Amino acid sequence: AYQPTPDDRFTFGLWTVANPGRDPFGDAVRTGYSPVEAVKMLAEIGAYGVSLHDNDLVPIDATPGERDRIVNEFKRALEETGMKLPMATVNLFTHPVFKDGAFTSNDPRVRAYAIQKTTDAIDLGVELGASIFVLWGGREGTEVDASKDAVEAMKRYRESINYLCEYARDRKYDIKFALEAKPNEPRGDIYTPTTGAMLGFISTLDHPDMVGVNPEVAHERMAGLNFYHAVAQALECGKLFHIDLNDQKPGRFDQDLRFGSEDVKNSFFLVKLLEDYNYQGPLHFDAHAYRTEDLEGVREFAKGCMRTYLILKEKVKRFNSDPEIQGLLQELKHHDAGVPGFDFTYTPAKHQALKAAQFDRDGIGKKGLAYEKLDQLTMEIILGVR
Ligand code: GCO
Ligand code: MN
Ligand code: MN
Ligand code: MN
Repeated sequence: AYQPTPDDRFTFGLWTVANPGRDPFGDAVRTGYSPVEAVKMLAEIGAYGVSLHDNDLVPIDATPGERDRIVNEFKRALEETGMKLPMATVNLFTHPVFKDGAFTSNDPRVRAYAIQKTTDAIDLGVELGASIFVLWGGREGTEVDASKDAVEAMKRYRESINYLCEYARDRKYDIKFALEAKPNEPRGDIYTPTTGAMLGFISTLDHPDMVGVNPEVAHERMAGLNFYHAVAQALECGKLFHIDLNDQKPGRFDQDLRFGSEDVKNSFFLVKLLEDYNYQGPLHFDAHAYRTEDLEGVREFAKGCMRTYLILKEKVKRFNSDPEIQGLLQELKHHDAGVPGFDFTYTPAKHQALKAAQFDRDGIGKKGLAYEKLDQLTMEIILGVR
């Protein structure tokens, strides 16, 4: 049981299992999986596919000939294993040219180079079969607000995303963009820091239908927010194009922990949301194995991410078919039996009905809602005794 298969649509960033465990205080502790090794290992343990940044596969200084050789070798690995590549992205953060931002840089040469690099990365993604292109603005922010007009930065950001949409349309690419928010790190502050902020920004674009979000557990939780709520809002407005699954203690540096290893309860409600509302995109892990691990440990980490998702999925089924829990939920519905002649849409006549309605304010206010019991039953499902 809990053995993943490609039908489960689990994917991993190449950068996750390639991670050598370097951190700001310490050197690499392992040689991570190379792109071809990663594809083979992940196929063996039941993943559906992988995703990549341009430079996870093709070094930034590769010649066109080297690029083609590397891409062809990688394509062969995908074909041999049957692994898919539903998402691609671009690295706009490692090279020093991006030290003060990419699309929002003050320097028009940097902004133009960022667009050039991104359109090349889109070509690469499409060549490998991607239909989602993620944009994470890791360096789009500041430490020194005197240096950059934040209003101007938003305009530059919009101009760039509009350009990319036009490019994809012109090329007739079947690709959509997913914007990933993060509040800080590597910048002191990053623009459009939450999924909600991204949703607001998207509505100002020329082709908002082509652009959605890629929320990440760790990033909302760094900001102290409820990830389940953030994803629900995106899903409800049809903007959940992709998702980065991992885990995180609130208010810390970006930990990118193994999925479900930290906040089991919030992970449970996240899985419930994705399953109950039939999210059909990739279940993508953007997480890292602990720095204590060797390659075998990285493989265990990847298996753990998928296994925990499947365990929580089974818990969701239990929750949804638990008679006592469902009974409590039914009773809650019964409470809002409604108001005669009123249905929450405005017409003058319905508003007359609302005006005439009598509300038992005190009675409603006094009645307990049994949430203690509901939550305890939920916990007992999660804890495995129910
Ligand atoms: C991070 C981000 C990245 C992005 C990746 C894809 O905090 O480092 O989560 O891992 O997801 O760059 O755009
Ligand atoms: Mn992260
Ligand atoms: Mn990260
Ligand atoms: Mn991410």
